[in-house]
Amino acid sequence: MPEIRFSQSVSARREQGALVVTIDNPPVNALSAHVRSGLMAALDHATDLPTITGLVITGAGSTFIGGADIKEFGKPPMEPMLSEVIDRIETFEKPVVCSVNGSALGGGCEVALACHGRIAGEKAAFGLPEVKLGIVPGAGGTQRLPRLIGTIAAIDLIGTGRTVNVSEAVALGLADGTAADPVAAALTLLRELGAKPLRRTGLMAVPTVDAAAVSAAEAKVLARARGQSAPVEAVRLVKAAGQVDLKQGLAEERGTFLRLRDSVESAALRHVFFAERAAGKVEGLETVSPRRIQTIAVVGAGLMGAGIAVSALTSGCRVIALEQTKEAAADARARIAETLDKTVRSGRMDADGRDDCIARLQTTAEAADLVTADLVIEAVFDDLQVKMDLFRRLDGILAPGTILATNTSYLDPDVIAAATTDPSRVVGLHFFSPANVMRLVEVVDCAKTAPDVLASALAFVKRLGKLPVVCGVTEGFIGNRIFSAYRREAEFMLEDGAVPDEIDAAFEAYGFPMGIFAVNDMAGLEIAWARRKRQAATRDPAARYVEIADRLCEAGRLGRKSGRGWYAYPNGERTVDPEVTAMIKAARAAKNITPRAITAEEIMGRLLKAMVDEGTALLAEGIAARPGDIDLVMINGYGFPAHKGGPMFTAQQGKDLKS
Ligand code: T1G
Repeated sequence: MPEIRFSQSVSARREQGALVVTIDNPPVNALSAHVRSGLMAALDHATDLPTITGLVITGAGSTFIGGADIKEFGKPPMEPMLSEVIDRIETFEKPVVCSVNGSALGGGCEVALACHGRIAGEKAAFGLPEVKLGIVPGAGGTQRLPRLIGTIAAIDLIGTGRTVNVSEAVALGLADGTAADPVAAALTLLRELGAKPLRRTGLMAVPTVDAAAVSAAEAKVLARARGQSAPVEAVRLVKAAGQVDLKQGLAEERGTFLRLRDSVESAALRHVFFAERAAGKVEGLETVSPRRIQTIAVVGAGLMGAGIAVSALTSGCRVIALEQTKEAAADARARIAETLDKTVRSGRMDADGRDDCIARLQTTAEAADLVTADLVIEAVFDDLQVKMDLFRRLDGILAPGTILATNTSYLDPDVIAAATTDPSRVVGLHFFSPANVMRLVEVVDCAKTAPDVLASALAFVKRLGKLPVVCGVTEGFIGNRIFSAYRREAEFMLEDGAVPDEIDAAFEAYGFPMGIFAVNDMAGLEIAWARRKRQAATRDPAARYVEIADRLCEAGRLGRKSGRGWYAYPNGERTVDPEVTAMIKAARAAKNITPRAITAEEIMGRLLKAMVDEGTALLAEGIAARPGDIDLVMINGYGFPAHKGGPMFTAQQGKDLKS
């Protein structure tokens, strides 16, 4: 059958009397203007030709439709609007079935919802991720999804923006069936539908539901919203679907969508979306092929090493974990197995998946066993001599092509690399703890790292499903350098008149899950204390130095592990401790500082300024490549609220407002 072309991205062929329409708009078949006009033209064609029995809509490549074209946001709207296309599909006189070959997201899911039948291919996924972009679905998703799968499930899906796989989609009634050849199955369904009145989603009644269950589903979503508007609005709209007619519901949805689309929250989340796609792209590396990494070794399988091992195992790698003794190796195996078991208990993996991971795990006390590794990551005690000795030893054992990565947080990886005969194979991989959960990895491009080693490290981190951010060598890399800067500012404010609880409350009101002093208590105060003692001799005596943390440590207040730190924890609950307040007062008195009240606004303003100043310095020094990279580090490593876009985005917004 000859191909019929409706626009640059939409074409069709006749099959079994139907028109099989394919959207081909790489990379993700976003609903650009020519896709919308192409779909309209295909529908016109099917109306004009009485012999056409109906339409099957599918996508070329691995995506069905990735949603509205986010790059069109902020540009003048172009006809036809997506909601018109969708309305036309739903009310079409002939059956329209979609063959969902890959992800149907946002507007793509809304197209699917309006079809009269939905067949999912094996790689299909459905989701309305709009809240992750600070908006609500804008083409009927909030009104049609509850009609199809009920209010509770719709609140969950739209309120969290999560994606469901094929089996869940079928169980929910979102997909009518699944097939290895979804186009063939869609053509079969089309024939069956032709004999009956068409099921038009928008005309269905929302199934009645218990009000208490709705409130519970709503509460769950709102608990995660942390000050974001989009999830709140999304839930309101889903609930409205059960109370008003389709037309009114759609109008309400449209108004909300337009309002949120123009909000700072949405601009911030779009910035994060594009920053994530840009991260890990390094100029000049596009043409460099990464080395093959199938077997990785982790040296030191403590909390960090075990987390890295679990992450690599669940991504399909073979893992060798090296410990110093047989007993320690056995403990490491137990620790890794326990973490995998936890994943099974949480429902994120099944027992077969765990067994498969364990089968790919080798634990050993023999360094010689690492010869088969393509990449070795050290996660031993953060001591320069220990790491240099280890790298020297590994350098003598490993094959020349093996990549050596250090997970150091504060040491100089160039010095560690210098312990090897070939520093070009050394790279930094700074994971965040717990490494099997945290997405961020700072990939440290050391002075002598070879381009293909850097490319391999980036590919490996992406394979783990994590977010790589490239940075140059500096003490603490991007994240901990910024952390030190705002920690310093927070401690200045203690001397100036604030107490830890006020500073933490300002952080939390801004959207951080936890304030900095609570974070310090959780992480433990001793590592920073040891660093301060190391640096004492070289510290500029004229620079302002706050001694309160030292006094805390000297008093044995090392954080939660020791039962108390910046706070007391009676019954595990974080509580202001008058003893700490007295220590702060004494420190102020010792420096003759008269304390003054500091507002939450000033606190957050000073903290943000500290972050931005340090971020600006990192960019000027060439340690970070893009402001967006700094924002991603702060969001994914330190709890900066994503819907605020990160410190650099916030600063840019402030500048834009002034100009
Ligand atoms: N619009 C424009 N560009 C997009 C895009 C989109 N919707 N989605 C992805 N891209 C670009 C991305 O920037 C990157 O570009 C390339 O495609 C590959 O992306 C009316 C209002 C589909 C699961 O939120 O989740 O519909 O870096 O690396 O890992 O209600 O992309 O190559 O230049 O992520 O294979 C809702 C977002 C929109 C989906 C594919 N849709 N996308 O993952 O590739 S709002 C979304 C994704 C909406 C309606 C509303 C993923 C993906 P570059 P990638 P991937």
